[in-house]
Amino acid sequence: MFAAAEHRQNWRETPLPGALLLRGFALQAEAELLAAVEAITAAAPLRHMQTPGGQRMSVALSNCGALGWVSDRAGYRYSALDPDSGRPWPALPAVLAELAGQAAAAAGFADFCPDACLVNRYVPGARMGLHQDRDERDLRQPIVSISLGLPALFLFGGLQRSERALRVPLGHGDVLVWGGPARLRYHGVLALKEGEHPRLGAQRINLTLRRAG
Ligand code: MD3
Ligand code: FE
Repeated sequence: MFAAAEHRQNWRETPLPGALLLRGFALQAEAELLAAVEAITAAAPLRHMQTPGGQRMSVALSNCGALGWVSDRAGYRYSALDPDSGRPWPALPAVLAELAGQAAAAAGFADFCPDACLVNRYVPGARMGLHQDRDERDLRQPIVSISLGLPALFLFGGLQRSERALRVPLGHGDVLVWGGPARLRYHGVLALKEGEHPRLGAQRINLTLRRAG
């Protein structure tokens, strides 16, 4: 389906049991992915949600797919409707489902069928504190993340928040699959450094594909 990635070699790394890092895997579909992000954020604009504690998140967020992740004073949850518009989230583009399915299969998860995709936008200084992703119904299902734009340092912690975190650099086109023993690890992203990406400018976009419902 996709043209071969010319500019970067695919490289498999296993940072920790249950995690698979496919360097440059998304570059094969770069143009389609960037167009998909444009279309999603035109229909459901990126916004800074509030944490249940009332803080504004530094990462701006949108969603596509049948379910979208939302946060407000009432808590975190998946919702079929965009709270800003009252409408369903934009549909999950086929290129995203396909790429995520291929990455999940490479990590040993057959038939990964995502119904939710979070779109996170980081500008310089934006960060994501250590957290677990546990709002999905079936935690045996993996999460696939696609990084685009400026590079970031990803923090990969343990099953307790206090455990020392591994730092993994993530760049444009890198795809990560998290499942099995890695699925409930604490993770986060250090504050994004200033920079200019040739395709995306001064930002990093991260897409996380999930089976939420
Ligand atoms: C490890 N996003 O949206 S993606 C998130 O770069 C989130 O925007 C980060 O954490 C970002 O929830 C990291 C990589 C990721 C996603 C989910 C995981 C790593 C994970 C779930 C379990 C363990
Ligand atoms: Fe997360």
